[in-house]
Amino acid sequence: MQAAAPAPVAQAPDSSPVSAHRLWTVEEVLALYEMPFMDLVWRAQQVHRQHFDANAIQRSTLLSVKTGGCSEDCSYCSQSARYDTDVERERLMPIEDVVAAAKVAQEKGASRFCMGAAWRGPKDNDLDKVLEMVREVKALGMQTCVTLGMLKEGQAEKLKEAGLDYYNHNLDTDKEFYGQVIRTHTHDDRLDTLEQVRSAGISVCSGGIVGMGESRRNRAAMLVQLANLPQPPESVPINNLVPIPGTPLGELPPLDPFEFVRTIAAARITMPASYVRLSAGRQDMSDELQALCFLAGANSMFYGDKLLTTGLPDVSRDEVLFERLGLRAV
Ligand code: SAM
Ligand code: DTB
Ligand code: SF4
Repeated sequence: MQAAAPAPVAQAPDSSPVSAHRLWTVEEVLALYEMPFMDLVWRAQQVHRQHFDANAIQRSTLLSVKTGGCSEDCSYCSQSARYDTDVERERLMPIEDVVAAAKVAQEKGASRFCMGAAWRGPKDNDLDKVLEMVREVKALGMQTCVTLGMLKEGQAEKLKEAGLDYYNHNLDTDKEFYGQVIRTHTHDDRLDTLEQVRSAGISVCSGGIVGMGESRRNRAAMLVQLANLPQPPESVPINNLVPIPGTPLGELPPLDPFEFVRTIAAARITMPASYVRLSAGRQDMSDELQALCFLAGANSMFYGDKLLTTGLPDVSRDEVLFERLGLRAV
């Protein structure tokens, strides 16, 4: 029998072996998805335990610091000005209110505070206010994250100087399917922002959404696009579509929950050292389904009163779930 060819690895520009990582093909990731469910979860759990404490979960709290009225046409989003949803347009929040919310999140046990804005990207004068928010939240001793849309030259460096730890910008879906969801900016625009974040020395948080009518191949391809980045994201949010009435995707039927768990497992296996975040859609999941996601390698979640405009399970329900499963927050 012929020995299998060694898996290709990505090399840093200086060919430093430290940052070399395995590259994946769509066929290989599809093969993961097609494994018997128990085998897939078992493999994901083994990979998980090689890199992480399997009983520890990182918790981030989100705050929408600028809600609604967004110029973009993302078909899933409650905040696009193009769709008639229940979300009202608001101005950028005052800095004191943001800091007060961060203190509450810290008291409730979140280690990271993530501030989101419904922008195509930040204007320079808005960015200045966000920089102040980052400085003040960082001064509380929390990790900081922002998600502000696409960045222009120089903006990532300013965020880094202000003390930003993570920038969230999702690929959202496979390059092939992307045009069916978003037309006002491209998949390549998103990759460009991720590159700017990475070169400024900020940790990358990037994942996607499933349940938007994409195929399993599209889901596998999205994971390949994330895993094969020159350096995989440190944090990979996997969102289950929250259907928002009034948006083009507002009436879609839910994805099979086992397909969601398979996506978590495939993310864990393809990005072994990344935090895989159980993100949007958690409010509608049973405790048992969430436990299955943790078993499949999810080790991070959003925690608090709400996501950006939609709900989360109550903090008290999450605390009980952690207690019942013997999970620890990190
Ligand atoms: N405007 C910025 C941007 O688009 O990058 C930041 C905020 S945006 C709301 C952040 C991410 O939330 C989106 O990229 C998408 O992955 C996720 N998201 C938004 N609405 C969602 C929904 N209804 N269901 C699931 N995920 C959603
Ligand atoms: C991410 O991947 N999911 C979060 C965060 N990054 C910014 C946002 C989910 C939003 C869900 C819909 C809403 O609450 O508006
Ligand atoms: Fe705007 Fe972000 Fe919503 Fe797209 S996902 S419409 S860019 S807020």
